[in-house]
Amino acid sequence: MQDLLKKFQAGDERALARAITLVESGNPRSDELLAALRGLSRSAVVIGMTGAPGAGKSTLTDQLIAVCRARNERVAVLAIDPSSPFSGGAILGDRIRMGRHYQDRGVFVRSMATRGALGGLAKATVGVLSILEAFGFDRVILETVGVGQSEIDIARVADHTVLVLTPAGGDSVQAFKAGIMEIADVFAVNKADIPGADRLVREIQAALEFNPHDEFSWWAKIVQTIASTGQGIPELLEAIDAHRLHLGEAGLQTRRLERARFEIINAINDEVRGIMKQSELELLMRVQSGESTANMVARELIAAALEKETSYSTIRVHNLDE
Ligand SMILES: Nc1nc2c(ncn2[C@@H]2O[C@H](COP(=O)(O)OP(=O)(O)OP(=O)(O)O)[C@@H](O)[C@H]2O)c(=O)[nH]1
Ligand SMILES: [Mg+2]
Repeated sequence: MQDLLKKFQAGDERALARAITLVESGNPRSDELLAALRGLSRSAVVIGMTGAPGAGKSTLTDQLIAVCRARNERVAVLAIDPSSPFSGGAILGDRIRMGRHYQDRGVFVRSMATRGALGGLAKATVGVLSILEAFGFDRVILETVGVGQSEIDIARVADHTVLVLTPAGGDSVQAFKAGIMEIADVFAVNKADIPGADRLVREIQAALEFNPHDEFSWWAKIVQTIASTGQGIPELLEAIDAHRLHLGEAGLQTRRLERARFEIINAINDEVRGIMKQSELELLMRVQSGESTANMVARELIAAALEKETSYSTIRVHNLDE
């Protein structure tokens, strides 16, 4: 572990890849690693990029990378695929779409399948994100297809959320899922080469009027882009940077606390589910038949988790002292 840390801090990309694999695998030592990395710089700008399948998120990301690289910023991309573990289609496509940056050492692209994480982010996503931050990237782009819970989740994890919409297929704001308008700090109306982009912009503007706001509120910026040609990309980055200015240190801190909340709740959820699996049917039957209430079972599960956790943290603290 010490060897890995040393290489990681020296900027060794293989150490970065190993650290990510360790966290992805859920290895208990990954906690140790994450704790050790906690002290390293955390100045990355985390951009969440979400939207319907095929909206152009990967193409936009590829163009954003190019603009950031021209500014000499180092960029990491974490592409999260919440679809079935067998598809791999989006991931393969991303290799092709972001392939031109393959040789560039200032760019790191990694894909993660979420393998049934309830349509939300993969368990390890935030862990991997902290690793990328600790490695010293200036920007981290989290790309996720907007299905299920993943868009809402991405907004909890990112500093800036870009919602990618398109006029293709006659998308109309009325058809959007509840809560989706609120998550966007910036709207990218992509495929602006297709008729209907202006109408979509007007619809978004009208819908935004309904969001609760006061004089301090951020008015989500709407940027028209053509990802396939790169048109509007500098403006998109400008909008993201304007949002950062608006947030300021205090606003950014609030976002990061929100991320920590998301992490904690996810960790509890995973821990308790793991224990629940061991006697799931019995527990379900007890609640269903009225023998126990859900609250009683919940407390039992938490008590069991605590028992397991105590012995585990003793080991962990011991390891760190070595
Ligand atoms: N006409 C037009 N096509 C675009 C534009 N941006 C992207 N596309 C095309 O749209 C298709 C989907 O683009 P992607 O970047 O893969 O979209 P995505 O949102 O990453 O897709 P998933 O990851 O599968 O959800 C590709 O064929 C792109 O070439 C655009 O501005 N205009
Ligand atoms: Mg994609």
